Amino acid sequence: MAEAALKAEVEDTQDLTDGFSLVIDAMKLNGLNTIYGVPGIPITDLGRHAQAAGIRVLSFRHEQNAGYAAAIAGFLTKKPGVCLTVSAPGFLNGLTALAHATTNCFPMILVSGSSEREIVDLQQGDYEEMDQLAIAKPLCKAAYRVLHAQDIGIGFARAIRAAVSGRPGGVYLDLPAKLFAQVISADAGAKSLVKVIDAAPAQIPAPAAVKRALDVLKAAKRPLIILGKGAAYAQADDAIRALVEKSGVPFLPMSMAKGLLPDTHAQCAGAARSTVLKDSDVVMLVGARLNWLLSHGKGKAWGDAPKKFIQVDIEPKEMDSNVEIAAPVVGDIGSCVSAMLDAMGGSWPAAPADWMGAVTAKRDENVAKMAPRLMNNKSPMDYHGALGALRTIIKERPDAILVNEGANTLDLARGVIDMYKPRKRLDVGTWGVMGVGMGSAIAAAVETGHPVLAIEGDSAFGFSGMEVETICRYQLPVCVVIFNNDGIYRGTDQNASGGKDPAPTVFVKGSRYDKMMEAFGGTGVNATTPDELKRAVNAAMDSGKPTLINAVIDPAAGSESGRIGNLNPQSKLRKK
Ligand SMILES: Cc1ncc(C[n+]2csc(CCOP(=O)(O)OP(=O)(O)O)c2C)c(N)n1
Ligand SMILES: [Mg+2]
Repeated sequence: MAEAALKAEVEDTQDLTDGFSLVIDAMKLNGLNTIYGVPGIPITDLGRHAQAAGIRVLSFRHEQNAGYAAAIAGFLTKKPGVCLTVSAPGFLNGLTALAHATTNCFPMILVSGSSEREIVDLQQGDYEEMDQLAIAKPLCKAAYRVLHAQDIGIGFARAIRAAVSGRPGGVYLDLPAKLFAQVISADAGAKSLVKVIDAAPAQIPAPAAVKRALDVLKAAKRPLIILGKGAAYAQADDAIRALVEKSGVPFLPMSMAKGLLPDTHAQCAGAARSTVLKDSDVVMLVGARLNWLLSHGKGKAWGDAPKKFIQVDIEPKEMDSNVEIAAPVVGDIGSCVSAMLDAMGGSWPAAPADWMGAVTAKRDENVAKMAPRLMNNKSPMDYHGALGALRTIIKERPDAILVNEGANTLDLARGVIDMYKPRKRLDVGTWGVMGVGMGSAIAAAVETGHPVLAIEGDSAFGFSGMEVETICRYQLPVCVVIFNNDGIYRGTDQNASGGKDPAPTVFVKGSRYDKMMEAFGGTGVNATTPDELKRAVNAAMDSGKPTLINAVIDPAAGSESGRIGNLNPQSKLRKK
């Protein structure tokens, strides 16, 4: 091109903007400063330009892991985590995480490039053809498509608001390839951007509902408070602690609410779970749902004594989902808890002493029973020996973030490892899904800057294991400990046919996962005793260097499905 013509074109385009820039501008305007994704047509340049514009772009090895990272970023920050994928297969890979975010009430936006509408709608076989919007819709809270560059601003605004307002969840945003290349005047572009004001407005509970709830709580003889991950998400930590302490009632934290108040708190009933579920007469749920994780609020786990439930939740439809709720309190957790605190006034009666005494006695008895098991120094390790070592590490480093998945590795770690601060425990959530490990670890390190300890079953780790390269590439302070028991639940199953194939639950024996980390320049350690494990984890946490420790666990130590073996269907024709 002649120099004069080139100059004219540059001057011309100075007054223009395009779809790529508007997406980036819309994100930055709304404080969305991180993208978790995988590049490819049509979003490769979007990632490059976003990075150039100061957005942190973390490139993963598989979209599902990027999606899980975005989901947990949403949980940690109360801003939607953004996952960026290519069309059809990339979109589908991200979709599991979007559905997971929605189920867990984490705000997340899955932004996927898509193919040409005209061709997709006529089903003429475009490159990566798929009607992504239609497929996403039933799996998320809201789904939108933007066809014109001047609508990018409003599209992001709608996505952000849908993700974080009310009960948070996953949102799908469909951006067809042609959109990115559309050019409009820079002035019109700037005017089209929307800054979302008060994206998650407070939802104040009705005073009558608050009074009803407190009346029920006050009349209780054996009250219990259950804190769910909604309470952790709310970031109303001081108010929640004040409410629990003022009430004097024992509290039970759900898995990801551990640490909202320390597990070592005098009122914590975590180690007396079955007793408090059975024997309580009034249960106040705060950001916790009566789903399978709480046995739907009925049946054997809840005992025979009649119970009254108080439920604090932002979602009115949650009330009476499984059992009658005597006192629904609908609003955002922060507003509800503050309103209750105010209404309790200065002279709230102490919780009945005989009940507190019974709960404390049971808890102390269970803690004492477990203590010697956590001190054992067996080699190969059993779960308790290995977890005893890791429990001390979290006690000494309460700011570290614990990521946890597996079956036995999950259930036993949840029980053994005390948490001391809010939102430090990230795990498999509502679905008990395997595969969230490395995505969660990466997002936790990126969003908080704190060191991360990921305790992973060897099977669980396999779902996202390739992301150790991502951890090394971005030099993240993540220490992965693999509880290597040669398989799913146990490494000892036999093939009942007598054939050569191993049993379906069994992996290669004596695997060395630590070598995977070494392949990418991280530190790999093989640990066969609790002492070795403790030394290696402490070194990793001190150095902040990506580390993977292969913790050799007795293959016979685990049990079927960890603590939820009862959920396996049992046919009387096939007794084990
Ligand atoms: C996506 C997904 N696929 C499969 C499962 C079924 N599942 C539950 S736990 C588990 C793995 C348990 O083995 P491991 O992680 O090694 O823990 P261990 O009990 O051996 O300590 C699997 C495959 C699941 N929960 N999620
Ligand atoms: Mg295992």
